[in-house]
Amino acid sequence: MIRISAFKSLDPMAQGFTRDVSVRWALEESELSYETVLVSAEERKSESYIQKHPFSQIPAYEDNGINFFESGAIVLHIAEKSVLLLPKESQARASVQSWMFAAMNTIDPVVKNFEQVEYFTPDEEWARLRKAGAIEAAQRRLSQLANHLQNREYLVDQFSAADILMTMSLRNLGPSDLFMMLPAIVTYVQRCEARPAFQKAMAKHMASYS
Ligand SMILES: N[C@@H](CCC(=O)N[C@@H](CS)C(=O)NCC(=O)O)C(=O)O
Repeated sequence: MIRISAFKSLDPMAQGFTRDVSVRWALEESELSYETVLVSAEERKSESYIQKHPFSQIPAYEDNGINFFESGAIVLHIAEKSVLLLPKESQARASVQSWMFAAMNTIDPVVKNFEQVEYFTPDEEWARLRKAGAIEAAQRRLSQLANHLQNREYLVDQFSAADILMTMSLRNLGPSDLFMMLPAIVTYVQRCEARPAFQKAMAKHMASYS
């Protein structure tokens, strides 16, 4: 049985945006059943949880006694179970893997920096000083991504694990001007979010907090 960890309680602002959703989405796309283990802040600090996740974070993942942490590694592991999320053909597979890392290592850092100055600590002096630079860096990378997505439905020919990681990062841009000014990215995120597997993943995630 596959088990994933998720927060026992979660601030309404963060609901729908935590990384267990990426894992749930990959599992739903692959039609794999799983159990969710809801963990409190205290439980995350316990020795037994730290053995599963050295940083006490969400999500931890267990598949028949094999443990993973880091949502990117988990999504890759799920993708390797079928051709649905990771094609077998060499170039397509290489492209999906490259885009998976691009989502987490090239796009997500600029999204995170933007989120920090725009949403989390907008009134801090340092954030006001950092804001223009953070927006410029995000704009540069997101424009390059928008160019790639022009006339494409997904990052690679078919929907893949890379689209899960990329969409989960891009959703954090929220209703910002930065996001709205790049229609190729807006329609891409909407297309990915419209997938039944995303809807199911989100419904299961939200059910924990209703
Ligand atoms: N790089 C990690 C990040 C995991 C992460 O940031 N988890 C957040 C929830 S989405 C968390 O557990 N935050 C609480 C904490 O860091 O203590 C991944 O992709 O799995």
